Amino acid sequence: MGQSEQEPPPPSDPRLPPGQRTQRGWPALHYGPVPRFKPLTWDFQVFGATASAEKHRWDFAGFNTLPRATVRADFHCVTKFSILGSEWTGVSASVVLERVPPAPGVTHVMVWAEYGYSANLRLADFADPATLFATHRNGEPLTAEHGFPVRLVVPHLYAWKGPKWVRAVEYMRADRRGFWEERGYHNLADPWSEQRFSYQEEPGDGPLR
Ligand SMILES: Nc1nc2c(c(=O)[nH]1)N[C@H]1C(S)=C(S)[C@@H](COP(=O)(O)O)O[C@H]1N2
Ligand SMILES: [Mo]
Repeated sequence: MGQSEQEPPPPSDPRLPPGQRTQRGWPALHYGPVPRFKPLTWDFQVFGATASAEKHRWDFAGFNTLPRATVRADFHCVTKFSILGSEWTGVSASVVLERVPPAPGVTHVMVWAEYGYSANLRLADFADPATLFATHRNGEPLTAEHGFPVRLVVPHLYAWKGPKWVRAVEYMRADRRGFWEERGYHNLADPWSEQRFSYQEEPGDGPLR
């Protein structure tokens, strides 16, 4: 058989952004130790520029009464692995925005996790209907290493924009870099345009550093 009669390579999965490959299983990736969940002191705060100018706080029982949603989504780590087609269940970011409205002029949010991990998002990315504070993946509660009791999932951005062990959302009237965004990752993190590193930023993509 000549070269030309060989099977063509399989087309790559259209769900894979450029430079990504699929990964079986689910590796856990984070900076620092896995925090221990303390149900009595755990809370989920919304602070900063709220419409009421008050900080809002749900305890664990209160957070668990919020309406829930399920989203099927892919997960893209900037280190080039992707996990396709997970089913995430939890509380939509839009529910948080509805229950604790931001003040006029809020343009960005910072999502805060245990130990000071943070990720900044444009308000529109946070308000995306698929952005979810996930408590479950594929019907199972998150394990400690994957963010129990709650992590953010922002399916249309690289996964570092989704803090595990979330504790707070800060409403902001200006953009500010989060944990990895201060350490050389791209402020916007769109995997489809491979916004991996801050040196790729165009004017206007992020605050001056
Ligand atoms: N709190 C916290 N959340 C985090 C991180 C972290 O270091 N700390 N790493 C992020 C990165 S870079 C990725 S790829 C995903 C990995 O999620 P996983 O461990 O559930 O696969 O978590 C994100 N959320
Ligand atoms: Mo990552």
